[in-house]
Amino acid sequence: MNPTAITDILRRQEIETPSWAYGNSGTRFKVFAQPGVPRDPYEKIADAATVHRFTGIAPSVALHIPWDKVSDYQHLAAYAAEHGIRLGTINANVFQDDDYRLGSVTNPDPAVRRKAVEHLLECVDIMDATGSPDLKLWFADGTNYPGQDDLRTRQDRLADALQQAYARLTGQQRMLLEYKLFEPAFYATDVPDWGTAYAHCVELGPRAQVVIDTGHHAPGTNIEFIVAFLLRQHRLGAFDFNSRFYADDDLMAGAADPFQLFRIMNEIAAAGAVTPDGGIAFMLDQCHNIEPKIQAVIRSVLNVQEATAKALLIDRTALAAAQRDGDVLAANDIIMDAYHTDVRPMLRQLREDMGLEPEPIAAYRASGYLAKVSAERVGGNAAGWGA
Ligand code: AFD
Ligand code: MN
Repeated sequence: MNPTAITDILRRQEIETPSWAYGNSGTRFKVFAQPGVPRDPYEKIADAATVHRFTGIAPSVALHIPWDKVSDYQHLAAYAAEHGIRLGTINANVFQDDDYRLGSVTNPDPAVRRKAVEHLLECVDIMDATGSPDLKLWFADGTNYPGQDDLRTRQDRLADALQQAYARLTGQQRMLLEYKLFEPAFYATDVPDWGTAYAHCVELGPRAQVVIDTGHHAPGTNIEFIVAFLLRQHRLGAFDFNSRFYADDDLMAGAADPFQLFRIMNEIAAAGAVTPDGGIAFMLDQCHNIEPKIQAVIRSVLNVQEATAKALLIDRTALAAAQRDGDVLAANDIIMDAYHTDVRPMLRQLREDMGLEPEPIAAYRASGYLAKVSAERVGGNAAGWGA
């Protein structure tokens, strides 16, 4: 691909940041408070807009309900637009209520299942108000002990709840179903892997798609194979990018394994699905327990951009020829040559052409934004997980 085509794609790339990445977060045992943390969705939007201001490719912010509940979502959407970004994916939350102790949509009690479905339907109402295209569903549903509940019956309950929410979608709205291998203490997870999510999406219909959270797999999983398979089935709806060393650590995307992120973006680039018309939402889903949040989100956006730029450098014609000829090492060399290319000069030039500072993190640090909001955001309740 010629350099102009590459920079054109990179200029159109969009990475969605999560509202909750700007709030306080921590381990299972302690949420560490940081200065300058937003106290409401409006301040979260201001931080997300700051990431976009310095990167140029983060024009939307995902909301999480009820963490980002407001009385007037159209007012919130207008506020986001005034700050140069838009409201993105609506994330449901049926994992922080005592009623959900034995699960939400898979709970043995029909009244609890009904409560969970009502929340999903409320999230679709919010999508109607904000214009958000996607409803993202992640269920921390599972069982802790063999015999606790019937595994197949829980799948029936899940399918029934998903069908009710799916039927509520209108226009181009999509349901994005996210899987995760386990939660601490789990014996069985109700949506543990891509196969489960995929099967339920196929059962639901074409507007149900799978979310790949890069931290939600067993160690050593070949995530790019899952990407390739779902791309071929037209069922890859979104990513939740983050990185991990051991479990679902929600570290900065690309920080733990930049080569894995490159291999994932290679599959996306090969399918021509980097830009929004490819139908994939590229979201971050991460929490910054010890590091300054906004800078960490900027770093993550840049890491995804860098991996994408390298993947776009791959000489697909030469690669196809080497693959056809069974020339193993030539094919591998072509991939590795792209991975080892320093794309930062190209990205610096791209940013200048976009009217941005060439070094976003240095520019952000020099802007004094964190000191400003730390001085302003005194009092009130700093946003967090609401746990
Ligand atoms: C969780 C899950 C899911 C959820 C998000 C915020 O990955 O994406 O919406 O983080 O709670 O780890
Ligand atoms: Mn996630």
